[in-house]
Amino acid sequence: MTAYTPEPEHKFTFGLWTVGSTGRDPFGGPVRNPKTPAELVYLLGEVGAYGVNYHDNDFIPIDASPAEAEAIKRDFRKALDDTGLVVPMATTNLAFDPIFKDGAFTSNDPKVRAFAFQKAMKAIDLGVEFGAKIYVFWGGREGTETDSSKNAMEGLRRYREALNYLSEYVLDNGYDLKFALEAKPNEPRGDIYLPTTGHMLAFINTLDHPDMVGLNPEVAHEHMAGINFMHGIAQAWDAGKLWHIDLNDQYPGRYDQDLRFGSRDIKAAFYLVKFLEDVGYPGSRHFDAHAYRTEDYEGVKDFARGCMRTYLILKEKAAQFNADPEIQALLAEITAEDPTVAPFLGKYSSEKAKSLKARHFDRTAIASRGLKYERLDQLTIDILLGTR
Ligand code: GLT
Ligand code: MN
Ligand code: MN
Repeated sequence: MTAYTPEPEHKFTFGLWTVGSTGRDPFGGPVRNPKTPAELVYLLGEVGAYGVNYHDNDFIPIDASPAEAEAIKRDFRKALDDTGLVVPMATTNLAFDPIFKDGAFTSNDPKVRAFAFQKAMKAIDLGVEFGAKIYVFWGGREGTETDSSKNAMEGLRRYREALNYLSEYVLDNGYDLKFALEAKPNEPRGDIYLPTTGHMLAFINTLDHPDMVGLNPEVAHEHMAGINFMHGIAQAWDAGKLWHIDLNDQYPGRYDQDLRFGSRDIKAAFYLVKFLEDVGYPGSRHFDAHAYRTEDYEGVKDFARGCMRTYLILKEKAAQFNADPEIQALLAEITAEDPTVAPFLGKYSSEKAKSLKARHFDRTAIASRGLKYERLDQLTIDILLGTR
């Protein structure tokens, strides 16, 4: 047992579609033979994961007969029992089938919207059947290539109607299930509605049951938009909406890469892990990524182990950062309160405002102070590179 051995308490999970990716991309077909859901559960058990998540159709193929579906579920259930893995999250595939070419909930065709409601309800049933408590909505096809085609306000209205309808469905059935919305700026649509975590947060407050709806932010999706992911996570946490997270990595300005967690921007991954551990985020650490197309299934295991190992290494680095006397002394100095201005800050009062307006500030003196962020950052780098 090393310090970097994944344990159930770490809540490391993977989607069936992640370790089950056959390596297909827009320019080439599969490079790995597909594995069954049960086989993927055994693979995840072997590498030490805590849980497995699924879409309705990476679990049960869209055209499976009832008998086929029962057989797949039986094998999957046995694999869960044999490995001890749990199913914390489930979701609906509202992207792959041609019927969703113009979106699901926001399609211009009411038949498509109704089919999407039906598919989501059945997929919710399937998630609840295996114990999922979080239900993800990733609206990958909800958007446009040309804004001549759809009214953006109508898109929002339809999206809202769908989430309201499905919230009622959950309540009506007495399910213990919460929704987590996942933003993405583009791909597969030219532009996807509600492109960032911040857009999603604002949207949630317009729903009928905002208390049932939180977030599932994904590292790569915000990095595609050039956004600081950890800042978005902080805002989600602050709003009490960080209910799930998709960990992976991504070079900005490129296609949707879904790289192994921490494999590209170690520093961003460090600040993210530090944030999650510092606040005590209690949810799944879900790795929504897949192995390079160059890999066989041994490489897939290397990929999965790598995601968890990097998380645990960064968790250790975060603890080291928090315990480092020089770093902590610098932080204390940088953030120190000033008793001479404390009376002017905090909650507003008209007296406070009046005295603050009368106070003189020596702008030049204040601005001339060096903040030592270079030193602080280098200490962080030294920790990350293992030289401290
Ligand atoms: C798809 C997407 C992911 C989402 C999955 C959930 S599907 O793989 O790229 O970001 O989290 O629907
Ligand atoms: Mn995702
Ligand atoms: Mn992704």
